[in-house]
Amino acid sequence: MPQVIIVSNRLPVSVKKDNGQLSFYPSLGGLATGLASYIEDSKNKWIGWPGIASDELKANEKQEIIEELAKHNCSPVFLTKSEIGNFYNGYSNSVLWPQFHTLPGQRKIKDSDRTKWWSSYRNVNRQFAEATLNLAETSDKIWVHDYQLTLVPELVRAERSDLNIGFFLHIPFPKSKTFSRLAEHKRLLHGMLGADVIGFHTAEYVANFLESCSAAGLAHAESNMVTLSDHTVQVNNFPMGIDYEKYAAASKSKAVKAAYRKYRKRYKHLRVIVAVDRLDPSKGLVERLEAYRTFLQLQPKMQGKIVFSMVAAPSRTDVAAYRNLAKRLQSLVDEINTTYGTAKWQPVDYINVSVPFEEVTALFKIADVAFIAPLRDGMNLVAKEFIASKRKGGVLILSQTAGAAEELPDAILVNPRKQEELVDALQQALTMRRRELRGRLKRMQQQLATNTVQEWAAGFVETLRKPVPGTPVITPPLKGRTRSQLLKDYTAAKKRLLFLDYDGSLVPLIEDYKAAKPPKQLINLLKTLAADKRNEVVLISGRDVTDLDKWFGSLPINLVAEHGAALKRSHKKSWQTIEKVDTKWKRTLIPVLEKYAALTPKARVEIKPHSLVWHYRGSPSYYAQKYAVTIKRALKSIVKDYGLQIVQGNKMLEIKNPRISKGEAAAYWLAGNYDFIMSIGDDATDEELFEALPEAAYSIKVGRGRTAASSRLPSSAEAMKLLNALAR
Ligand code: GDG
Repeated sequence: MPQVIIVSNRLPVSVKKDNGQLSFYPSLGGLATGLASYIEDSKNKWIGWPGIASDELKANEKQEIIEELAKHNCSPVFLTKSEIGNFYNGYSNSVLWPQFHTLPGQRKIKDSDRTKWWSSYRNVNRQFAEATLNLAETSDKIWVHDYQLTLVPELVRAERSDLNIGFFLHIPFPKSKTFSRLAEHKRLLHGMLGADVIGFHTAEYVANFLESCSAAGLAHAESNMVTLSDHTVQVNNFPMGIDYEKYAAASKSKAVKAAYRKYRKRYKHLRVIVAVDRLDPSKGLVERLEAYRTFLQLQPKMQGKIVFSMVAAPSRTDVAAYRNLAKRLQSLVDEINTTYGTAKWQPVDYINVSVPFEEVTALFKIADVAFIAPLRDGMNLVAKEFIASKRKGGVLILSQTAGAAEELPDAILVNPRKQEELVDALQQALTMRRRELRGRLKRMQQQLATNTVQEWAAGFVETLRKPVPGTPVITPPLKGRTRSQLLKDYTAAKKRLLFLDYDGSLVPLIEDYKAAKPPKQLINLLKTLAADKRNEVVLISGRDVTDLDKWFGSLPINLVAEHGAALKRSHKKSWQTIEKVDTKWKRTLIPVLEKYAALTPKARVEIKPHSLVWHYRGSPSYYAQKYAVTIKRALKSIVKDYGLQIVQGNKMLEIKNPRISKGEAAAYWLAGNYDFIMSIGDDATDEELFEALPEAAYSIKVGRGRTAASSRLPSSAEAMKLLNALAR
């Protein structure tokens, strides 16, 4: 069972196709780098887009991608060319990115484009939410990332409130005034507020977000908490760190040593200023080059003695603003190199390709100064990677508008929009005394070595595990004093009512649903419990009448089938139907479900008198996810017409009459006079029963997840132990 499902636009592995041949390579960017170490644990899963348009892929290629990604615990959401254009390049990168970074007006966007982009953004967010729902098991932790997927938390919560949802924004959250200029700002806030925990890199972004919530009149927001009508959201800063050891130890690797020699030769006798960025308008690349140009002009002595090694890795090349920036940078570099360069010396070494990790690290090692001056940056991991890569010396120039500045006061902090400050900083960095720069470096290294990316991820997930104050409190485990009290009350009681769910509660869930036959010990246990005259045992299950009759029909216990659609009293032969069977809707729906079951390996349709279930436990997640989504969509209007309900459970979709529930069925017994009531259950259908019980009843949830039960047992084995203790 996956523990944490990471959901982000890009997967840590990307796919490309050259000459009809697929190849897989690690994705670039802060998030992929940051969480790579986390996903190595196979119990976690990562959902995302593999970086290639689905229209370019044949069915067998998609299959190859699915299989290759599965090796990395990844599951793809395939996007078409038009979705990439509208959702990704359009709304995400041409509307949200510049607005969140408070960048000056980009080109004017046509209203018709904007409408199209927003609609695609919503649609793709829905696809990600559905992929998540289809992969999520009871009580999983869902961790959604970044501005491309702000609507996912709300969409997931609407279907599954048992899941713990976290959202982390990797980019800055702007001031409320800037944010409210987005026409859709309320929708975006609603989307994010579907989470239980929202994380940002810095306290400033947290404050901006809370202010926006209050300003939009959406929720009551104060001291890191947003209170909504149905849940409370914890909002906090979780500054992201780096894999410190990886950078600190890199110099020992042969590949880094080789790259180091290569650059040492290339930059012989020169002092080196380095910058490594994605080629992005938020990174202040033009401003940095202009400042460097002024520096060369003001410090003629430095000419011929220095090089600015600028790595600008191509990024979002389909967006016009990025293409224009690339042109501008190239011409600025050419201008500087022709104005100041000589036959033997080139002032800027412009590396306009993505370079391998070893080369990046070698550049960090060689550099005297890292010149990191983004206009605005959520965090900026490069600054941290530079510090971690250094041994003895190295000066960091860093924008005060990068999130990382909060943790690195020993950098030379600059306002990236003020050219004089940038120029002065270069001068200060290149002339800093050895003692001073070593002291600064050491302090920064100490800070970064303690707050690593591993700590960051663990810290966020830990917060996600804890219930938010104000929402239902932790359900205590049934042990110690509570357990003794239960046994005592049971012994003392004269009339007892026991509601027992079967699958997942008395026996573990297994892949083959039909084969989950009750073990002998369970049958004997039920017999013993039922033999006690004081006990009324009700086996209350989602199974159909046939299964229950076959397995438990001969026992003197009450049976409730199909989550409450039919019941059979102990000692009675016939079943009593609570809701009349309506076969009309089933005739319409069965062929649809069967069609998709045939397309999905290991999926099958279960036809129950009162409901239909599409089981996909054991199906490859890609197919399960794809067709579960399609089914929900295809059935939407029929389900509405017949007044039915689609319930998304653990690897199954059930279509049923909403009037049928375990809570309703339990009412048949609850009217009686009992002095001990106990109910054991494990999933969403049991929650309706827990809620229907009187205050004094013992309700026991088996397994993890949010619950209305009064206590919890970790497994069906423990539930069996408890019942055995009662039987004794
Ligand atoms: C977003 C936020 C936030 C870059 N070029 C090459 C290369 N890189 C690596 C760096 C670093 C990562 O990519 C870039 O991370 P940043 O944090 O600097 O920036 P964004 O990509 O904009 O990331 C940012 C981050 O998310 C995490 O939350 O810090 O504020 O904008 O690891 O080393 N790596 C290689 N070749 C390159 O050419 N190998």
